[in-house]
Amino acid sequence: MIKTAFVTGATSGFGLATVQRFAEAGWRVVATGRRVDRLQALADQLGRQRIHVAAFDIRDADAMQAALDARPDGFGNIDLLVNNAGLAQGTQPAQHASLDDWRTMIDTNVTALVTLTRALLPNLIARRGGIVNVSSTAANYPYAGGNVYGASKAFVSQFSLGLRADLHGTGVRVTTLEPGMAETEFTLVRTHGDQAASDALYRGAQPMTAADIADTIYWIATLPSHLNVNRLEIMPVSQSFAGFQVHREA
Ligand code: NDP
Ligand code: 8X3
Repeated sequence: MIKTAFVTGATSGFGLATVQRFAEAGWRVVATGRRVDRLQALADQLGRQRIHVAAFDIRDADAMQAALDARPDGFGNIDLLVNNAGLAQGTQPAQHASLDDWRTMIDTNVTALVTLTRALLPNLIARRGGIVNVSSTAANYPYAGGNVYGASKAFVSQFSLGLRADLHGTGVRVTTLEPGMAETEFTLVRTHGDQAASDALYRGAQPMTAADIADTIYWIATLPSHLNVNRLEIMPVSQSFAGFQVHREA
């Protein structure tokens, strides 16, 4: 039986690589994001038997429901939900951060993720499917300027563990995937388009690639059905842990 994955944030980075990984492996994929041109290119590349694309802003609950309702035959039953769409906005300390940026992160990383999950849960239960929620190392290790981004990802991780508890006995698998540094459009988005800042962050670090994360998601989703990866934290070898900071009076 052909399985179907639902991947959010499919126009770039992890989501795009994940769609390609699952399609190559013979899955059908529902791919979402806002950038229509990129979704169309993906549909042209993979073929409409394999992929159904839906362009909407994931923060718009009505548009999300309309897109769910508009899925064609063959894309209605979901075996895997990859809640990947998300972003960081800004690196300012909390006292200088933009409240608009904070709301954008909460609306996207938290509210949209729970809304889509709630909508697809009955189907996932019926299919004994799986959920991979893309969290971050920022959920586990606070850093200056990470404030609401880290908090939103801590929500994703804790929500995932709570889902696991609620879905006990249903056969549905739930994983929180917590990547560290990976080169995608993430830093470009975070810096509101500063390509030089993005290049500088990744230069010489051999960060993870989107394909690394797609392979990891594929591995999680295709383990034998009696196995559940609860949480998986993954980093490039070049990245590890820093110490606490200490402020001293002059
Ligand atoms: P990218 O910026 O490359 O991709 C983000 C994706 O999310 C895009 O497809 C974008 O689509 C989609 N998206 C963002 N906002 C919305 C919205 N309002 N509506 C619909 N889709 C939206 O970044 P990554 O691939 O790196 O990020 C994917 C996930 O991984 C995010 O949740 C991020 O927080 C997380 N992550 C990233 C890490 C990294 O170092 N790169 C590390 C750990 C976690 P579009 O703009 O077309 O709408
Ligand atoms: C992205 C990783 O370290 O930039 O979630 O927060 S980090």
